[in-house]
Amino acid sequence: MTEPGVALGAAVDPAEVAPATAGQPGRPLVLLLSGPNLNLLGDRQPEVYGSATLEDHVAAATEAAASAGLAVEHVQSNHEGVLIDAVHGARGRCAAIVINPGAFTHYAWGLHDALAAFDGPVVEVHLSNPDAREPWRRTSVVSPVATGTIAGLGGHGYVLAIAAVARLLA
Ligand code: CA2
Repeated sequence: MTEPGVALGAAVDPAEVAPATAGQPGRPLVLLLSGPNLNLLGDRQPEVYGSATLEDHVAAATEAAASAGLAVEHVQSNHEGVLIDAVHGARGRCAAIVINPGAFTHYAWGLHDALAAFDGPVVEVHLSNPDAREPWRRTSVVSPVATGTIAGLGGHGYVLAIAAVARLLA
């Protein structure tokens, strides 16, 4: 955990994450979710995912959100159940969700169902363009429950996703 409301790592109970709105009254909260292996960004495969770290992307999203009058709470996990719990914890508390589900994109129906039960906008983000890669990456079980998807634009996708959320909430 790097600061209250910004959680990196597996064993994160969203209920124990300090509200990111603390000290930011009135700012709608955006839950930023990162799926498996995204904690390794910047370390390997920079030709596919770029050289920025996950913390860099969270910082860019947080800065873009602040400019738009929003606050960001970040949870990364390598475990589907932790992400599902985070989505449940967002219900009635967060205005929107931005999610890079990692490889869960392609098969995690439990995550799909949890997102379907969330009432606000859901924006799916991918650093790479999964449609231009291996055939198994061309299926997303998240897209059917996402308001929209941003893919293939690298880290800029996180900033665009926050801009989209700000527009959707306006
Ligand atoms: O392009 C994306 O953002 C993905 O969601 C990234 C996932 C991949 O499974 C999706 O198909 C597309 C993988 C994230 C893992 O990233 C790594 C970074 C460094 C080293 C190893 C994996």
